[in-house]
Amino acid sequence: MVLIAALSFGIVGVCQKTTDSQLKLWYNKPAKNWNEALPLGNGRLGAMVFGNPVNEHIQLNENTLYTGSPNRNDNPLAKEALPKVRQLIFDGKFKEALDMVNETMITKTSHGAAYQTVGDLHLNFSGTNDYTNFYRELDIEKAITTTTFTANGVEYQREAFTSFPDQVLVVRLTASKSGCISFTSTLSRPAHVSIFSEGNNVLKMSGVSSDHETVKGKVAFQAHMKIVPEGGSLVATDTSLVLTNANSALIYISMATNFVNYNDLSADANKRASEYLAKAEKKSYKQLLADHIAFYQNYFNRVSLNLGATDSIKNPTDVRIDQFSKGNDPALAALYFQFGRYLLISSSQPGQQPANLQGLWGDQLYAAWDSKYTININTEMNYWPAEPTSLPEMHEPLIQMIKELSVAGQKTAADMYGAKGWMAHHNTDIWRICGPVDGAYWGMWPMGGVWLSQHLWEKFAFNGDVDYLRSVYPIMKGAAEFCLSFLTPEPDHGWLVMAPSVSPENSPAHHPESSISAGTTMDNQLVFDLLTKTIEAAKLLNTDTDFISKLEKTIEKLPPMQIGQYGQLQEWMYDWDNPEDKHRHVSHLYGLFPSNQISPYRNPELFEAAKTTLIQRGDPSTGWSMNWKINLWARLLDGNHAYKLMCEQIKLVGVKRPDGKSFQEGGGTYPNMFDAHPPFQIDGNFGFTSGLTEMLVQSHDGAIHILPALPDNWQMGSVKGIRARGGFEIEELEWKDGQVTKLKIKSTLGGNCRIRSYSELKTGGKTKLVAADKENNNPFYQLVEGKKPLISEKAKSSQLNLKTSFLFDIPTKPGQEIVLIQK
Ligand code: FUC
Repeated sequence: MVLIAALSFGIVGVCQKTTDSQLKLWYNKPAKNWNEALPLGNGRLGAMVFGNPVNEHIQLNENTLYTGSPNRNDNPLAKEALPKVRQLIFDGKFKEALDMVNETMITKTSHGAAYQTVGDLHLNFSGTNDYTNFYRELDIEKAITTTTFTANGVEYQREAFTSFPDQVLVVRLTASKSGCISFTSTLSRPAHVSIFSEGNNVLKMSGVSSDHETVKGKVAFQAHMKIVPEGGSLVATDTSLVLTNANSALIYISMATNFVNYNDLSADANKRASEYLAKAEKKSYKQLLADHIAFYQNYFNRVSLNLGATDSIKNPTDVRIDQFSKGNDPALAALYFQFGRYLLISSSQPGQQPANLQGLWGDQLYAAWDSKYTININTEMNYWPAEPTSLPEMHEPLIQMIKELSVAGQKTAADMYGAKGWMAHHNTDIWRICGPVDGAYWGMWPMGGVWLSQHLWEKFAFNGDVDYLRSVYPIMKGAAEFCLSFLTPEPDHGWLVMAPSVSPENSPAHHPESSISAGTTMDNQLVFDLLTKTIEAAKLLNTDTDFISKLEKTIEKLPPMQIGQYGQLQEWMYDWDNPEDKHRHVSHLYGLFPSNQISPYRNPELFEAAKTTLIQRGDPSTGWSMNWKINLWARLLDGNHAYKLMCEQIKLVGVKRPDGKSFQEGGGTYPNMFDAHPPFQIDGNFGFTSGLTEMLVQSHDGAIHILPALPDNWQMGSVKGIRARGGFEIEELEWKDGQVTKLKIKSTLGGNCRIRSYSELKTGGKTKLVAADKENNNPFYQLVEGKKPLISEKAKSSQLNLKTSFLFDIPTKPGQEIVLIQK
């Protein structure tokens, strides 16, 4: 079967070295719109390159350019209303509770700042109108775009990159004949700016971010362009630089704002932009390029993935996206995976802001959802691939944001709810607002800080660095303290519940008009995780004994997960689910992924119920939702269903339908491989990268599970550089006919390495392999038993048909490498 499939799709050969073209997005036409342009970024600057031979357009971003200025958005009426809202919920008056939350808790000031474009660079050429031989690409192995074409017998080439070490956008124009480069260059913005030239070779644009809602815009920004031609003549007008008959040209774009941190706008944007430019100019182009590539590859090259390739690799990327679900293009799945890593390196650098809803790209002044941080799924999803795909440094901006929220959110907890610790609701922004926004239906979710805080522990689970854990422990403790303060007993069972709250953005069949509720399943899972991890951290750090026992007592009183009348995992504390509900959020499955509370080996009934829920929710959805489902199906150990979701995701949207009039809509993938919610949201790209990783290696359930969810389409392949919890690095994993053929693991921390595999393995060296027989004693991947679930009488009894797997234990020393091969 597999062989026949391979032949009919013309497998090019899995063992060949990943060719150059496999890590490129390429096209034979210039971009017609923003979702066809190619993204460059260095964690601070973003650029979208259209690759147009006649009117080149590069749209520009800087990651601190947001509307508004430092502000808070807490609602002071909340404290008095809190007991009344709780009473309404416990009396079953959910609509009244929603109305009261809208009146007394939702912010009356700012619903969050909007991410704003810096503007656009336009290069209008002469002599290139009649071009042929067009090609443009984004090389994600080098983080550089290239456009080439021929016009009037001259071969033109344009390269662009946003330098990581030198902090400028560099564009280089060359031609095969001298004197052939002539263009007029301008900077513009779809809002008020001042533009002026300095000398003959510098153009500057300056402005201030917009006012938004009640908050005055105060982010001052500057964009500087400098052209260094070889030959020809360069002159400036008031608003443009005009280059005539040059042999080649180098263009630098330097951008900066006055942003220092969420409380401070005291920097000098002009000085910063000038300094970046002055520093970059000192280097030759060759040096700038070499330094950029070296910096980038230090991260990117840590992971390689080969799933094989078919003839499809000969097609342009947009054609491949269109055909993905109709054939077999494993190299496109691998490219999509690596594109996610490319985007994370490019949009999340230490010392900068975390990746927002669109990373750091965006051509709008007021984008959908302000392109800020939605922390009831989207921001967390951005960081799912960071640790497993060997990009832990890229996780740092998120950790820094959590630190800042733990300061800002302390006042919100105290002022709004009279609570201890710190908290945030379902959104935050560059000013670290923590109050509830948008409306009670979406915004009355007090769990944003609790979900984000899981990332603090997750980083530790991978690196085992106790000093790091010590530095973030107070933040975990603060989030746990908020939970202890905010939890309240519900009248039916006396369970401790978060109230008021919602199951993100959904309402139950029981009262569809109101999402407001208490003790939703996701909230219970989140509190359980945070309290459990805080206890683990306190024990490891040898501190806070009294606090530990308080947390332990609280965990006892949390509601259990429950299985409802349709065999589903209940989304709410009561059996209110509608089996026809296709809502994009699958919040109660947080316990399956990213958390590890639901396991086929430890609680098969819950595992079965989670599966029933996911089937009921269906496959097609918004981009991020489908990518969450890839992760969930991988955790359900069903590689083919995970792959099915990949086919839903890698579906071309944003292009004209065959009728030529309407556009292909819905969740999927734009020609430039950006995920479509729609519109573009980067969470889907990151969710995909994480999901594919989960299909190959999992490490959340007490063992490193090798190839837990391999689809039939990927029977041969190899991956290098995936990280597992407990400080293990999968240096090499190779498989053939779906069976592991080689596995090389490096233990960075030492300790027991427990492996689960469907293939029988033997050691390739002196390593001792012991069949696992007792609880794993490696402290870095502590398994935490979930609470015993409540199973309704109507629920089916669980008959899991799990594939037989083998469990091995290997004691390791720090730095030791172990090699296993197929038995
Ligand atoms: C949540 C989701 C939406 C969207 C927005 C940015 O509100 O429910 O689908 O992704 O975030």
